[in-house]
Amino acid sequence: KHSSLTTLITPINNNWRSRKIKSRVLQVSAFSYQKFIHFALNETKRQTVLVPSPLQENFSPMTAMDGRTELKLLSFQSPKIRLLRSLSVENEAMQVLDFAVFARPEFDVPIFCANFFTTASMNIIVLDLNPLHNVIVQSDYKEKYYKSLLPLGLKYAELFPWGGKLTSESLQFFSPIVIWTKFTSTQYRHDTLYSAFVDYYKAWLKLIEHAPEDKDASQIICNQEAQHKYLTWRAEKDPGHGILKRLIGESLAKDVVRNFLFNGINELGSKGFLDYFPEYCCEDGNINKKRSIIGKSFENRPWDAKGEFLGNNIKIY
Ligand code: BLA
Repeated sequence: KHSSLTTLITPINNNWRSRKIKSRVLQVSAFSYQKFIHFALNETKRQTVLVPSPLQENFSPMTAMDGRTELKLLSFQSPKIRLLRSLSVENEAMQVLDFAVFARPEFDVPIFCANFFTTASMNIIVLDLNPLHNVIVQSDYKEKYYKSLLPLGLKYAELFPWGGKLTSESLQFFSPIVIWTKFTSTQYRHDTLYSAFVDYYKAWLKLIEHAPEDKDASQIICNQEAQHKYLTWRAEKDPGHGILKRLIGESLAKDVVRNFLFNGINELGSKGFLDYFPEYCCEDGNINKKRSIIGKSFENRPWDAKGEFLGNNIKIY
């Protein structure tokens, strides 16, 4: 069903009628993120044993309330990976990939993060190895993981221009090699995005392959809390929640967000959103519904070629 573009283009059957049908399929639903997911799973399996996580059974493929949007949820674990999970949402008009990998707390490696939102008119793209610890404040952490990756980041920063202003608070979760971009679909751009995904994923796999296990209990707790803060941010403020709610209803969307996408939020820590982000506290004690308190900023890429943060006039940490 999810034939790749190449299989659709290859004239398997020269019968005119069949070609006509195939070309119509190509028009409406040629683009799919399934090949990204297949690549990542196969590449991970070359390095480690991926075990399907029990979560996967709770959230098997779903069809949205509209009857034509397919949601696919996959999740795995391995000796070093706490959670590798993927959500894809596809119909004729929209293709979404939310793919993330979280290491076990004994490893301080970054979080692999690919968030791609595609419609006929627009692509909204975030691809990054999100730092577990704040790289703006902790330069040793930045040196440790990103120094050697800067050439990779620079290559794709040239191919994918910065996407413009965004939620300022998000910057504390991004690395100097983040790809934040928007573009209208072309085959070239989708192919380039695929190579970026492949390169970033291979880079992430190398990091985890060589990461030494932290033995120090306080360091492990620190990693765990950092991951919990990240999960808490995204479970509350991720821009995709509205669409998920529309597709599968509020309560199932909440379940998917808290127990699947950002699984660990109930296990890795007991702090709540306002403990980590007190600036979001309203007078009545509730969480401010706005995504951003500071507002949107960073019209241009706030990292220079050496990976130095240039946005110091805005305090986000
Ligand atoms: C937009 N998604 C965005 C934006 C960012 C991200 C930065 C721009 C808007 C903004 O500044 O907030 C992504 N933000 C992130 C990520 C982190 C973060 C990855 O803080 C990590 C720390 N996106 C999805 C899914 C959907 C989706 C699953 O991942 C839909 C099901 C949609 N993202 C989506 C849409 C927009 C968007 C529709 C544009 C609309 C909007 O800004 O609200």
